[in-house]
Amino acid sequence: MKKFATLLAGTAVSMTMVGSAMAEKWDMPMAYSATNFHSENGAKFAKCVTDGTNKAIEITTHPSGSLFKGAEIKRAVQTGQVPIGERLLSGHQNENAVFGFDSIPFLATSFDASQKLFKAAKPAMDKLLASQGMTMLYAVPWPPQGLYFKKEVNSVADMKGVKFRSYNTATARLAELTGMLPVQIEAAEISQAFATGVAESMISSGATGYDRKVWESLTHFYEVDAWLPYNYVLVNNDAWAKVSPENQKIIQDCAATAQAEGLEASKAYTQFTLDGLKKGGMTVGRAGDGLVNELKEIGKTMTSEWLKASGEEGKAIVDGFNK
Ligand code: PCA
Repeated sequence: MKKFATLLAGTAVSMTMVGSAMAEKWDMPMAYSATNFHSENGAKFAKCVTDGTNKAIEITTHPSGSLFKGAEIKRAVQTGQVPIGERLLSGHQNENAVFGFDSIPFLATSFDASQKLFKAAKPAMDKLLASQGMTMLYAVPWPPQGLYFKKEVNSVADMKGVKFRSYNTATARLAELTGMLPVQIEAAEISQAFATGVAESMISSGATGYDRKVWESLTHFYEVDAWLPYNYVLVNNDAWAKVSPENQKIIQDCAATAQAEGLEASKAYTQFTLDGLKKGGMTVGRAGDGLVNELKEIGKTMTSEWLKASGEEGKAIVDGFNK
């Protein structure tokens, strides 16, 4: 009897050990506010993985740049400081122009076109990320990008000298080409930047203006649908290799769901947040033809600059998109 009890106790111990050796806790940094649709979608994805793997992989999201700021997230995943994270990859186009394929003004201006562009760019993105030891699990576009100001703007001349919040190289270049003064600021910090006058305009989605309640400082949102940049959820390849094939499959299925639901949420959030900006007191509407035509000219300049910087790979993306 005593022998049997010892045997039982031994079994219980080794089972717990197996259980704890298999249970992985994954912290997932995210840059945008908890109530933003990307963050809410990420939280659903985390729950899907945690439940689906029976807590073998338990993902906890950390929105609002609380664990790592947006600009630090890619490096944190790449160096294995965290196994997984979400990032606006165009923020790294200064490192490699290919990352900026989704921020070329007026190349893909609708959800359908941006999905087509994303598909054309996916192989190049996968290759680039693999060379950095990471894999893309899913990607979700932001709503179309429009211009925010604290005055009426009808032409590029009206933008001269305005302090402009940028979020990547393309937005900073847009500022230069329109005579504005770019300053790069994370979305999590823009309310403060607008309130203190560090910045007085930006290009972004209705979603980000709504999330950050920019009507407290800004007055006009001009819909120009310049592009739709993507947020990506990236996993570190060493962390990924430790996941069992069954759990990899579960994570991939959760990612596919998150990609599809995130796209729908982005579409739904577009009008909802434009209405929200109006309710906040902002003037919201399409930019005038004169302004749009001037911006399109700037878009042509930026397209050729991007094609030069991204070389063969960039050309293949644009050709694939135009096919
Ligand atoms: N919001 C993010 C990126 C694009 C967008 O719509 C931001 O402004 O930081």
